[in-house]
Amino acid sequence: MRFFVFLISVLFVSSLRAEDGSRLWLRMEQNVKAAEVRVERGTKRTPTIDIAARELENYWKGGCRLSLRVSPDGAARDGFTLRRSGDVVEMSSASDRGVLYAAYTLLRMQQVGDSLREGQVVAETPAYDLRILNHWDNPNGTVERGYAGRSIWKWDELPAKVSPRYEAYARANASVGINGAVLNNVNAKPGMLSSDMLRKVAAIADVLRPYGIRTFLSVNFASPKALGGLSTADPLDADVQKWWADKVAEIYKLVPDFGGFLVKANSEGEPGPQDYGRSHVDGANMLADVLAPHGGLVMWRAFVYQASSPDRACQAYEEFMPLDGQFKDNVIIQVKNGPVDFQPREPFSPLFGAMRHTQVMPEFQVTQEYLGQSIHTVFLATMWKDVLSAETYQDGGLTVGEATLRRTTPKSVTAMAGVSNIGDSENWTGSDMAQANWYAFGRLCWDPEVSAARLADEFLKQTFSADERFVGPMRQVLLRSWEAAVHYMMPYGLHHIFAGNHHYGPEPWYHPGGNIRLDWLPEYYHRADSVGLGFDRTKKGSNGVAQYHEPLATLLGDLRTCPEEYLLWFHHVPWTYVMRNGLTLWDNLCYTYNRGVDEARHFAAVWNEMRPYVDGERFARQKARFDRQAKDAVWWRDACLLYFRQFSGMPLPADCPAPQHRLDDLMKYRLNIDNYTAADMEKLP
Ligand code: BDP
Repeated sequence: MRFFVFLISVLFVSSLRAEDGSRLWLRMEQNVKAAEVRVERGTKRTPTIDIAARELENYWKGGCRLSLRVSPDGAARDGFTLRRSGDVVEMSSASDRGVLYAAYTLLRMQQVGDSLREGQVVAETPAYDLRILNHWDNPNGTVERGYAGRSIWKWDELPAKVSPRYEAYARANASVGINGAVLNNVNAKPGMLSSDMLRKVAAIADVLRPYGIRTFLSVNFASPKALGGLSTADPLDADVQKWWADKVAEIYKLVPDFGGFLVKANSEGEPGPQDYGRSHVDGANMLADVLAPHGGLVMWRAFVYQASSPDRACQAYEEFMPLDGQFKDNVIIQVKNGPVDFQPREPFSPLFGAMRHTQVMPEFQVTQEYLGQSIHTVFLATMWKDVLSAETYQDGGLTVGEATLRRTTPKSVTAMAGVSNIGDSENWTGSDMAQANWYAFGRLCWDPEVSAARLADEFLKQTFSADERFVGPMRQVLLRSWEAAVHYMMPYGLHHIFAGNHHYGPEPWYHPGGNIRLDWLPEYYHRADSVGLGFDRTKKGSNGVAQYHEPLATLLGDLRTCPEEYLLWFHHVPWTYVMRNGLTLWDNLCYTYNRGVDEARHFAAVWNEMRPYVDGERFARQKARFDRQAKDAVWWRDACLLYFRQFSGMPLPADCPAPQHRLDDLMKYRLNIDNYTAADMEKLP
């Protein structure tokens, strides 16, 4: 979506006071006279403590003196205690990282207007041990599913030149509690592990370290062959094992606190142990063994689906459940939140809670591949909380959050990953509003209990304005934005009816012909026919429901008890089926798409009223986006309703507005994302 950023900056250079968005939510004014900060005796002045002290000196305006202390009796696991006694605020932790988090917490409280009263104690410990961003950045500077410019990692310049942006990135992450970063794409190039690249990685790791962030890499499973020149990458081959052991030793020499590997194996054409007749266990445990002596982790992804599988949504569970309990302690299975692929709304993956002898971590997508990219405002905290609080019915009713916070062994690490939405654009995320998702991801890893409303408030106040006339209406916009997008894109459990390849607009008809995999076509998912709509995952269909624990399996498998937001995910539903509100499926689809359109228009209208509270530059950039989002909602509505009407044969309800587009025109339309010019945008439906 680089073209949008380009276009919008050309069209809307504002005359009002400019803000480029680069300061994110860290828009504190620097003190003229430094605040009084004391590092207590016995506390070592590490680079991390220095950062904490400097941030407070520069930005703390509370009047109190600040006392920083690291001591063994302080809170463990990155936790901290903030205590105000008289005119002193004591900040303590068992680690310097904890003190740094205390500093950012105190500054956040100041910025959002929460005061620390006399005698008040704030004690926090993060929920997940590892709170990690996954960058899908390639060594050539492109970003897979990135909509905010090119990669922030400037591999060509490194290690000689270290961009100041790396430190700004580390600081932003630390301010929301993020403590890990996978620097490169899960579709990993073998060359990423070359000695040359590793020296560049080390230069980045050096910048991230004082901010409490550990560096990780995605690895290509065939590296011993593709990079090391061996004849195989078979995980049981002694030479292969030695190659990995040597490579890992080389990495730890350069990056002593290296975090470990993220692996996408035997998925979407990537190599893996199955190429040699070995299993995920063989592959993951081999890497785990070479990393273990150094304290490294393996995050092994469960995102697998073969072209031959009758139901893509079932495969991860089928492949991984039999392996439960066989993985080493330092392996974590990284599972996307839903069983398919970051769709606008998916039920949770049935692996959560079910794998009880293996550590499992959720993977969320912060970058909005399937949710309007860097144009639509979709605040994802609501979605992530919906997933984390979903009941798995496993082990007496654990939620997804609880299941992933459970330690399978005393040594296990708990973790949550988010696919980053960061690029080298001035404001980091392309859309200024999308910064909210980076913010909320970090905060939710730290504390999944904090409400989405609270996160929206914190973000809006710090990033834009604390004026309640701004925060009030915009909080509502953010909180409603995810459901709105589901309404105008894929209500009732519809999924993957995107345009092929770029995933921005609707193409429920997409079919390029030729030998394309069926599970890469929308019709595989929506199954529209003269009878109805939706994927039958009941006993009569793929029986995907059986992967859920009872009584959930029965509940989902029965049309009458299946939550309506997942109706078409689990059932092929007749067009005339009468839903709980007494209307047919077809009428409900029509009304819901229209509701989505109304909501998107409402967001644009609310934003228009926000001009007095927002600087000109960001106001204009966001206005163009909200306006486009409202138009895109119409595009989605018309494309889906006109296309599905061919199957339902039913008219739009009389009180539904007439479509603004013709199906023929929409079907002819091709959005060429790679070759975009500003003029093309005018031609968007
Ligand atoms: C899909 C993306 C693809 C990623 C893949 C993954 O379209 O670009 O490589 O997920 O997660 O959502 O591996």
